[in-house]
Amino acid sequence: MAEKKETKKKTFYITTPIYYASGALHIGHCYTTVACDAVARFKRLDGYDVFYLTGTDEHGQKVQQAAAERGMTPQAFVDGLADRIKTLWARMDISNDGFIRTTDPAHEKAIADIFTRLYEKGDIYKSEYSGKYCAPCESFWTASQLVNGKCPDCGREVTDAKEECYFFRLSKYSDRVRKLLTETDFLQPDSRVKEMVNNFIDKGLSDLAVTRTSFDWGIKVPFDPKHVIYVWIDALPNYITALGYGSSDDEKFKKYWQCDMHVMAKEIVRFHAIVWPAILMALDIPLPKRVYGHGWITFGGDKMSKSKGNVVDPFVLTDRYGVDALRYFLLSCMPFGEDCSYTSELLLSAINNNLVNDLGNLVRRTFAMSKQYFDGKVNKPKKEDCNAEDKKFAAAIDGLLGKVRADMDRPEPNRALEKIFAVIDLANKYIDANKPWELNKTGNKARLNTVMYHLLESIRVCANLLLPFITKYPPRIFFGLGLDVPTDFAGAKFGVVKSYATTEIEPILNRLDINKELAELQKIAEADKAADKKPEKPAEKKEEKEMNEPEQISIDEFFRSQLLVVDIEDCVKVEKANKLLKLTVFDGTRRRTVVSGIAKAYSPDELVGKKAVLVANLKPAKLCGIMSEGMLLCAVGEDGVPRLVEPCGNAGDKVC
Ligand code: ME8
Repeated sequence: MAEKKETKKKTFYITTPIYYASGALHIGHCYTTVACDAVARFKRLDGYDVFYLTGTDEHGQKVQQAAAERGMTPQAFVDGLADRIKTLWARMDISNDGFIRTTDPAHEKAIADIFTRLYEKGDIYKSEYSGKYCAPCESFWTASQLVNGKCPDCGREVTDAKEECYFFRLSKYSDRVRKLLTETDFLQPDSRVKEMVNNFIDKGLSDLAVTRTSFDWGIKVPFDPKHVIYVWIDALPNYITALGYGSSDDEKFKKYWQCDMHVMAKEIVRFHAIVWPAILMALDIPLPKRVYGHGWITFGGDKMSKSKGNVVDPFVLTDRYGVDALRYFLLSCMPFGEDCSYTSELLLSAINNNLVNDLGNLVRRTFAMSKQYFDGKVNKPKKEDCNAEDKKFAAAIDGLLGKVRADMDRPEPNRALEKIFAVIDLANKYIDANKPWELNKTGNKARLNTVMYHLLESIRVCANLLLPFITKYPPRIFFGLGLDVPTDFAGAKFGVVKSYATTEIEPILNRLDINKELAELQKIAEADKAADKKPEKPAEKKEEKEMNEPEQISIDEFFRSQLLVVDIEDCVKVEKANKLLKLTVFDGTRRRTVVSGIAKAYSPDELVGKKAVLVANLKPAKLCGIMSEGMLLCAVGEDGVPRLVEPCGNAGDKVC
């Protein structure tokens, strides 16, 4: 018997920046993470062995300050944020293979070792720094780098600062970095190369201060522990420590390094395209293949950012419109490389025009006609039954994978989506041109079958190619087509399916009333702002309120709560909290952890196997160090003890 030859897949390693664990993330962070996710998913389907890394940057002055403001230890503070960030990525269907935290012990050890190695090699040395310091950016600047006397990155005030610190000999690598940027396509898009060369390299690269003594939340210099390793030399090597570099288990490093693509927004391109290659050169490690600096999502003309407080909350948008809507919007409306100004109108019209009208209508109309005319059974026609127009349409479907692949290689997900939606548009026009309802009326069943087959094939190939971009609807389309969800692009061409047996499916979304939605989003934004600012009400006011009739709410307000039947699969006590239980519940699609104050009424064993009602779209919150992803509805009896409201139905059923 011939031995089956194992072909080794080509690897592909892609990273996002590690985000500061200093506050909640917004749709700007989602942009990078979703774009990388689309590339990672595309490459997996295209036959690559992918490693997709994201994570959190947890050390530094900003984090220490933010924790102190909340009266928390930095570790407890970053633990909470890292959990919240992981919950956000689970919500956005991010398919990351690794999640690195700079407080991971293995990372901390590797950074201390890297620092020592660079010091012993002479690439790190001790001296004194005096310069201009921007506290929010944690960056030192020379006077010539300032813009109008202010921080060139964020435009805020800088202060004079002087301290003993260690320096990385960045200047030594200036020529090699210049060559890398100007003679290869390492940095993309090209416009970023000019920025780097003109603004930094031509002005002369100074050695970089890499330790601080003014705070202590960070990795200590092993041989001089009053110094803390400063953010960038701690943060940038996450891309290798996450693969096990510097540990005894470095199989992943051997397998996935060199990195294929580091993706970030333009404000930190300098660190990735100049400092990071220089660190790798000093460590004699091969350089990443590509650094991609995309633009910013702006809001009201300004960069959307935590520190400016002009952020849009991805939990709010996905609660209202679903994950597919936000993923589609981010990937389609933002020209990769350029800035994009966010408005709710833009989001809502992308949903209505592209998802509901173009894609949703094509699928709905085609499945309905397939059912009505053929009871869902449509067969592949003979070649000779296809006319010139059919062949043109089939060729457009056939050529789609190649075009999308080229766009994703750059990567330009917005262009890739444009190409897929151009075929969706062709398909809608093909319906209008061929008028299946008239073919049915005149009894031309053979032609009607040919038309329906072309439409189903276009839907199948588009759904296959949409899998990396939107995660919920394409699998549903495959269910409607009566097919398994593909795990590759082998079938992403015309004419693969011999016969279809289709079923109608739920729509992607219902058409939105834009004015009503704008008003709702405005209300939510105002309520969030008020909640942020509102001082605690005095106790007597609260009592007064409680004695009054409950405030009335509209039916729309009530329907903002998503109530689901869940199965309780596991339950344990929460240590040191005599009222709390930690439950694992299944909500029909996934398992969630919920912390509930019902320990007075139940022992953990009693609850396993019961059903409960979950408030599924409640913002996740941390209780006793555990992230709770929802709340279970209870009735509180006269004894003040909460007991579960026990519903009938199955996990995932809506309660209303
Ligand atoms: O800079 N538009 O973390 P960070 C587009 N810890 N992308 C945006 C954005 C916006 N308005 N706002 C944020 C750090 N991003 C460091 C990185 S890496 C070794 C260390 C995205 O939390 C974008 O990718 O400030 C940007 O570069 C990153 O979040 C900054 O995240």
